[in-house]
Amino acid sequence: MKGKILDLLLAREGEFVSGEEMSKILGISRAGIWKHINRLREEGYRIESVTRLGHRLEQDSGPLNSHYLSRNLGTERLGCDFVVYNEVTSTNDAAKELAKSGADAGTVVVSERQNGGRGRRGRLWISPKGGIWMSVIFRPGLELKDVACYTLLGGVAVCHAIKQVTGLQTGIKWPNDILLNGKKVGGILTEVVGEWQAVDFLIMGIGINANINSAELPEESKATSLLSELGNTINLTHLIQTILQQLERLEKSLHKSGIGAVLTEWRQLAVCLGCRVIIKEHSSQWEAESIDIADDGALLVRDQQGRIVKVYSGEVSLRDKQGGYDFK
Ligand code: BT5
Repeated sequence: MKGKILDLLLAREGEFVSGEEMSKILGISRAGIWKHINRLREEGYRIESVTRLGHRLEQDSGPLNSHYLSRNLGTERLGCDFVVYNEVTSTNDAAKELAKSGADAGTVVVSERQNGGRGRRGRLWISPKGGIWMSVIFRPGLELKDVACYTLLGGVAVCHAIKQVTGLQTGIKWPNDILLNGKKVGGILTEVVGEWQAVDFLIMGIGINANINSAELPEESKATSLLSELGNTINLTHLIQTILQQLERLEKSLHKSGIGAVLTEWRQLAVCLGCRVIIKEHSSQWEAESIDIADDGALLVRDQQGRIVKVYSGEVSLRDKQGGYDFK
């Protein structure tokens, strides 16, 4: 019933709906309506109640929900369906389950918080309320070797969207870190299910520390949030929508004319090109100079013998001001 009341208020958002009309439509008493309105208030929805006028939901108030996320989204495919949770272990896991049971490409899973958020190689991703924790289902119809570039698309989309919504300039540290003033403000986790010859589906997980106090973030990883840098909270719905618009634009460009244009944008956002880096792969660690990004998403580096090497996985650490290197 609470959901039905919310739907009714959302459909007439910004307008008063009288208690009498609500009880007629929904077939419950006005006292019952009050009880549910109070529950919605406890969940964070701002509902004004005025005698003789009824109840009115303030625009864009309350937790993330599919109604706000879909409204004025302006994409063709991405965000065709939103599945929104209050809490999940990981939106990537939830999206994987949905994709396995046939969810359409473009379906987006969003959660207010994650209690088992993951980074790469099973690392923990801290995901308190206030962040953007979302996963997008893609069915790219490509071979496994051709989908690594989706992580690049994710990074470019997130940086552009943050700039558009907040004015803040973020950068990308290969392969998946989003940095703001030298600190990690977000990350991308791309996971693939399928066979070598044909990827069944791809899940792009995006995490952004948006409206989160730095005190809630892992200190050792030098993390920051949009809130800490801006000094104010932002509209999460707007940022999620903008990310989806950017992703759709980039995916279209990829399918139409290959990865070239995406790479040009990626290079402009990269914070790790043309500098001394340490590459950490499996158990080895070596120094190199990062040169460029390859079409398949690999980082091109020059090793100490002057050879050009493609790095496909691993960590890249940039030299800090003291000349040391800093790993996560
Ligand atoms: C990443 O991994 O950067 C990918 C993060 C992807 C998170 C999204 S949220 C939605 C979706 N659902 C998921 O379960 N995951 C995705 P990696 O490069 O491995 O970085 C992980 C490391 O970052 C950890 O070992 C910590 O040191 C650090 N870290 C953990 N939580 C953080 C946070 N909230 N902000 C900044 N750094 C963090």
